[in-house]
Amino acid sequence: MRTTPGGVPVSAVDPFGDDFLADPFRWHGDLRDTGPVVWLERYGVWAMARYAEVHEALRDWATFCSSAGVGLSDFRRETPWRPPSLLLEADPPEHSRARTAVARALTPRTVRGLRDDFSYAAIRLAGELAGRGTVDGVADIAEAFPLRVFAEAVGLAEPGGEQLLAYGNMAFNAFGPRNELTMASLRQAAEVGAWIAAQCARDALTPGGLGARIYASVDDGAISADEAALLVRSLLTAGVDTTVIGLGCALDCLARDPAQWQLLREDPTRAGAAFEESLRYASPVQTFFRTTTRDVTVGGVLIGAGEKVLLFLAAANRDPRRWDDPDRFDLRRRANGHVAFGFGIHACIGAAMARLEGEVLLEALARRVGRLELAGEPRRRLNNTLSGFASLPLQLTPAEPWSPGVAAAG
Ligand code: OVM
Repeated sequence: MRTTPGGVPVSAVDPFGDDFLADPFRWHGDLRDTGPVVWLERYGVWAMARYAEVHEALRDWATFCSSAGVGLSDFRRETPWRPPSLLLEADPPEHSRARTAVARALTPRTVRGLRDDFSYAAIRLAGELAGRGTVDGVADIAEAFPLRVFAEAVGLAEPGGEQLLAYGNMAFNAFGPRNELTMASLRQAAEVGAWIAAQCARDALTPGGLGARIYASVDDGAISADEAALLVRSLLTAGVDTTVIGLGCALDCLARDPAQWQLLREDPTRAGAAFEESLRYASPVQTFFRTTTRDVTVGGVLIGAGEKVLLFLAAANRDPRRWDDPDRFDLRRRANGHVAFGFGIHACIGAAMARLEGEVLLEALARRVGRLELAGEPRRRLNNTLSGFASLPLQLTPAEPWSPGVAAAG
């Protein structure tokens, strides 16, 4: 094994290269086994791929900070492609203020209040598709469902599906290097960015939506109107493409494994567990960086201050040191503890809403669809941060109308 002069294992892999992104899980075992901390010579950054170290770095936000950006780019030395997120790309105390404003808008009660609308949209979509035979699991389900419910929940004046998807794609590519993926998606930055910015204005958001609820924190002086606009931008950045990728991955897991689909069909209330396990298994957000604020020793390796550290959430979620039979998708497993939503002060603030989408969609499909099968080769979508599918040909066989699953739906 090659090492740095300091004795740290070195890897030559490019985690943002097409070979890696086309099949990321193939590479994770080597990264984990190389050591608790690995030097990625291609980029001159550190990497952690084992659960224990990833978890510890996420927990220790004071040492592994976010304000220098959570991508490869170091905001202390390079100009970010857009004004930094007040939430994702910030540390306490600034982060805490932003987080509080969003948490007040996105309470457990708010999310519970979305359930009936989301559930109804899922049942309707499942009903439309169940009898259609062949569908694209990405365009017809994984994109269609979040786009139907998200714009309304946030209070956008227009659906804007194309722009929301394009913006997510560029934001998540931009956490990686300025490779061809990033450059290609940023070609739309001016146009799509302007559309996104326009939706973030107070008067563009309908009353009662999540966007308007963020602006409520302006009225009591907790944040400024400019800050509110940036926090609405966070919802639009992080809230669509992630769930699209996640739902596509969940469908892929279930379509590949008839026994798992059968388990879900037998008891559609397992939908939440199935979605959770698909998050562990697939990790829609594969990686995030942190930047060290001081010299720190991890696994016997001294990492200097001001260095970038790449955290492989996806590799942690399949680390055999933490999980039994980690490469097996099993909805009966206790998947909690996975870091697909991160961990600690930056843990996904929209997780409850994402889980709601996954649960109601998979439950509705389980009640309506008897057999869910691949109808062709899935095509992976390459993105520097997100891992999932560009298309997922599915064959849907409607459930027998008298089957127990449908009867239970009422
Ligand atoms: C944000 C943001 C953007 C991308 C991802 C994310 C996964 C947050 O703008 O705050 O969390």
